[in-house]
Amino acid sequence: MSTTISVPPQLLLERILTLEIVRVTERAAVSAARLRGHGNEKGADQAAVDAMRRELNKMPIEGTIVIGEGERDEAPMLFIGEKVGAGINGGPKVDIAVDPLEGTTLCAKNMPGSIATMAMAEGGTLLHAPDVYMQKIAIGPGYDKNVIDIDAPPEDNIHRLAQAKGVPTHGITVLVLDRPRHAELIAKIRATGAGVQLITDGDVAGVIHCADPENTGVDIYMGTGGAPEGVLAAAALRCIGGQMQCRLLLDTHSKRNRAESMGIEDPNFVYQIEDMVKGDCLFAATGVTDGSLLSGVKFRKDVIQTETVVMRSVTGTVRYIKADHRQFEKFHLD
Ligand code: VTB
Ligand code: MG
Ligand code: MG
Repeated sequence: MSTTISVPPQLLLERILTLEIVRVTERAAVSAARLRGHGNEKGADQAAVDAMRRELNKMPIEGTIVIGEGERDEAPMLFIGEKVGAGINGGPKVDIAVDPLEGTTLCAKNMPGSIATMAMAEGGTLLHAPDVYMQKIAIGPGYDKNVIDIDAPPEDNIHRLAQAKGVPTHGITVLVLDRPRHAELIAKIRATGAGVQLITDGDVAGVIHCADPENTGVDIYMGTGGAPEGVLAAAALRCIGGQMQCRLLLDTHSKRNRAESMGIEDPNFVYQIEDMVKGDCLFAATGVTDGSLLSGVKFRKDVIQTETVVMRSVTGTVRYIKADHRQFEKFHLD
C-alpha cells in the first residue's frame, strides 16, 4: 500500500534538504553521546542544543523554530520563534520542530532509546503547540479511519483494533509511558487481555514503533506525553503512514491563554496528523543511546559512527543512514 500523499506544489519542500537535516541530528547526537551515562541531563541536553543550532545555522534556509526548547526567556537557544539558517538571500521559508535530545534521562543514565530529532516543513504548516501535555493515540498504516477514537474508552479502541488486525485482544501490544497518571489506563488495557509495554521516556520513538508492528511488536500508542513530542511524532507518521489523534491538555487559565496567543482557538480540538503537519515535511532522528529504532553513537579509534533515520512525506521514502565520520574536528566546535 502506498502511503504517499498529494501536496500542492507551493507546499513542497526542496528535496535536497532531506539529506541536509541528517547532518543536524547527527551532530546533536554525537555531542549528547559524549555525556552518555554521566548523570547530567542538563549538560547533555545543552550539548545537543548547541550542536543542533550550529548546524541549523549553516543550512540554506530561512527557518523559524516553532517547536523548541521553550520560551525565549527560559531557553537561550532554539527558543520558539528563533530564526535559524543561513538563507540570507531568500532560502526557503521553513517551520522547524526540534527536540535536540529526546529522552534526556535515558541519555544521562545511558538507557536505551534517547534520540536527537527534528522535523522541517514549509513555513506556516506545522502546529505551534505550547509545551504542555498532550493526550495521544496512534496506530500504524493499513487501518480504516474509524478504528481509533481518542474519545472512546481504551477498551473499545483495543477491541476495534484487534478486530481490524484479525487477532484476539491478547495479540495486541499497547505502548504506554510509565507514569502514575496512566495507572487507570494501564489497568483498563490489561483488563481487555492486551499487553502493555512500558517506556520510561521517549514517546516520539514510541509512536514511530506503531508504524512497523511486525518488527517492533507494538500495535498502538496510548496516553499523555509532551505536546512538542506529539508534533514531532506526527511529522514522522505523516511520512511513513499511520493515524494519530491528539488533544492538548489545557487545564489552567494560563495554559489556555498561552495556547490562544499561539493561535489555538478551540482548547478541546482533536488534532489529526494533517492538522499538526499541513504540508510536505521531513523528519530525522539519530540514535544517541542504543535503542530498538536506532543504534546509538559509537566512538571508535578512527571513526565516530552514527545511525539516522530520515523520512520525506511527499514520497514516503524512509532512509536509514549509517555514517562513519572520520573528521573528528567537526564535532569539536564548542
Ligand atoms: C514524554 C516523553 C519524553 O517527556 O513526552 C514525556 O516522550 C512527557 O512528560 O521523552 P513527563 O516526563 O512529565 O511525563 C519526556 O519523558 C521527556 O521529554
Ligand atoms: Mg529535549
Ligand atoms: Mg523531549
